[in-house]
Amino acid sequence: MKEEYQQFLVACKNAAANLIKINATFPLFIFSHFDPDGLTAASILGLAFKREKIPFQMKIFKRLEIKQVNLIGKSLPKNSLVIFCDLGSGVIDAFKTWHSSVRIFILDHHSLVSKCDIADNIHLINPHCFSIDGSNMISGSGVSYFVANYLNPLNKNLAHLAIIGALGDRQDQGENSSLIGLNRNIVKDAIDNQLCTDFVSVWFYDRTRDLITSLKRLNIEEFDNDISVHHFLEEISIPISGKFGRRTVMELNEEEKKKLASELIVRGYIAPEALYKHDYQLVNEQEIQIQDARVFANRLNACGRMNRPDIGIALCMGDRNQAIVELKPILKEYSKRIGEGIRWTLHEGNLEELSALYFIDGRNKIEENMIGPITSILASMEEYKQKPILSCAQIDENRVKISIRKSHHLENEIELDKILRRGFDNLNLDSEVGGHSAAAGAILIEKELSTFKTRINEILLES
Ligand SMILES: [Mn+2]
Repeated sequence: MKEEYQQFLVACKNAAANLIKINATFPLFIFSHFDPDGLTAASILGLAFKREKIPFQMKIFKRLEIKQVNLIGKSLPKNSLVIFCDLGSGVIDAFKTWHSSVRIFILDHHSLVSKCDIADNIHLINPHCFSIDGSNMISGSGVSYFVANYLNPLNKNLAHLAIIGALGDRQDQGENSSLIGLNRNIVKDAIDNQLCTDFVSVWFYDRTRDLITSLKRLNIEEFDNDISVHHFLEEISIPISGKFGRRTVMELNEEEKKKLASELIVRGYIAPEALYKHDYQLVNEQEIQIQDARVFANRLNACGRMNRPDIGIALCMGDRNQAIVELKPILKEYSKRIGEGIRWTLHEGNLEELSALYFIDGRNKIEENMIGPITSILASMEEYKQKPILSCAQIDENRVKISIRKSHHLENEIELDKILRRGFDNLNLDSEVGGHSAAAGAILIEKELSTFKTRINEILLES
């Protein structure tokens, strides 16, 4: 194993030892992020502490702002033990205001603002401290997973949750959309424990959906409506309907799957690497609709963004019956809002093109929770892969949420989180930037928006 991986794992081991030692007397809080990676990270720790019969309180945050950190600090009892997962690295300085008796563990993979050696009561476990790229080698749930593993090796049975988290953060950036780096160690644990499969296969989003819907989701220009997909399937003699109505991708036999894939590729509709992906199927998952780890991650994303992180946590922690029922309307509303946002952006001409970026002004049109996923979807489209997309949505009277995304296929090695930070340089504002090289976000005072947009465009032009 690479030396930096070993050093990182030693840090996880020490963190686990310290956690157990401290917890004998301290009340425990788990604070996490509302995205799939954060929800799985919190669930891994929750299940790990449940196994040790250690009680805890859990709270899920949309974001962690300095103001909020100060408030939390005031509300915590003395001698608390607080674990932040999938967040915290960006606000380390703010913990100075907390009572020194509070022990803080930060299990995160976001870029660091401050140095790695910090106050004694803060334990920071972040791959970036070990020169490991936290944007694709390991996620927040991965860090939680390794720490949980050193708490108790039985927690290897939670490896699949860390895979869902990594996929949620789009860390499948290896060949054929495979997980790489330390995530590979987690995949190995999951396979060894018969939790997950890993093979390259023709991959369609959500194989429980009907063929037409699945094919339309591939973003193929020729499939702009149901009729064109119908024609295509007819031409290649794949029946659309079966005994139970419209056939799903799952109902195709191997022969049909191969034929479908090769026709899509031969006709130049889609690149082979977009169709053949590492397939992470959750072997023990009883619910067919979340057997695919990528789909599971998307379901969690919907829960978080629709302000129902509790449902996401319930899905991960296995408290299922009610959660599965409640998931349905959440998904429906979520995709409705995403669809509305995309339509508003594309069909009503709200995508502005600048020399080095695209810009979407979603103020009072797109909700703050929706701007990130909508920008991600647009950035994944063939037409917009040349430049990053910057977007904004209203938070409150004077603040806007900024999102920036780029296509994974963008040749340029730009790191978007750094670009956003540089954008704040001349503004004389506290920059609260979070994220990674391919996806980042920030909060901005609204009156600075147009200066900021121009500045980001300039920075991108220079890089
Ligand atoms: Mn994450």
